[in-house]
Amino acid sequence: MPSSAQIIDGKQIAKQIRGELAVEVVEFIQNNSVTPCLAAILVGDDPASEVYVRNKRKACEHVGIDSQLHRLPVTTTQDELLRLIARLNKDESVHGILVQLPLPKGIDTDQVLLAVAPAKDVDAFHPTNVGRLVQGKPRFLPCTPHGVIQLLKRTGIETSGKHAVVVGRSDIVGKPLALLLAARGNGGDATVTVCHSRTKDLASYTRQADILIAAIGKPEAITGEMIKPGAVVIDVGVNRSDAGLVGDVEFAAASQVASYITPVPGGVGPMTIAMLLVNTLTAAKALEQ
Ligand code: BQF
Repeated sequence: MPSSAQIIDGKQIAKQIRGELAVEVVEFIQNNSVTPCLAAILVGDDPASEVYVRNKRKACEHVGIDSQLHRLPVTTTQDELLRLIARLNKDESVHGILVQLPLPKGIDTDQVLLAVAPAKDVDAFHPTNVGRLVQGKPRFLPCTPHGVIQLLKRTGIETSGKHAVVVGRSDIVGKPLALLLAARGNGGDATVTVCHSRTKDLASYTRQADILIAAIGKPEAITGEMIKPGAVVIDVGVNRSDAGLVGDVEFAAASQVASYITPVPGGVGPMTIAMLLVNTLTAAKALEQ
């Protein structure tokens, strides 16, 4: 019975959020005589990272947030990177700091993320901000998980009492997203199962999902027969192939089974960027009060 899922247009929803943010940014500037500013640090010349940083800076420009790009060569030492972060931590004109990941080999990512002032940590990767999230008192929500929650909310998809299955347990997506879906309140209150690379009989879990989140990092790992008819499928995968971006979900087959599905590109990716802008404005508000 080929039916067709409704496609959740992340690009459109992200655009709507940027519109709302642009108004708030104007208000912020009028009230504080300061423009919110995001500092991006890009180490090395990974082509994907270049694209991501460009996406982020272009989005800043769209909503009236200033951005700085600090480009460092692949040969940069840990100390040099830490010195730049220390300088940006002290710089009162900078409200948000993001270190584009992955960092080149030889750099200790944990130590770098620990160096970012928690008040400027718009990716919410600092252990202090991770701890606050776990304790239910977040300062910033991590961008991709928050983007997924916003997609669900703004599409009118109820999460309360639903079975959400998160496939993937990364620190950046799977782990925090499972927390948010299980959290008390609007956009949460789901019953959450986390699956990963050691899960036995993955399909037996995914087939029980009312809301299936694919955050595996393997192209088209979730096939049509792994999805319960009528499920909501959120594809967080951003896999680069010769044909362009490919998700973690086999889209054509999945869209015959699901009720709602996000495309790649144009699903979760643009929402990640929009949530970075939200966090930068939040940081600016807190720092300028
Ligand atoms: C889209 C990222 C893996 C590892 C490090 C829009 C982005 C991607 C896709 C983007 C990502 C993925 C980012 C689309 C930032 C999301 O239209 O589908 C935007 O720029 N992203 C990153 O900074 O680091 C990553 C994925």
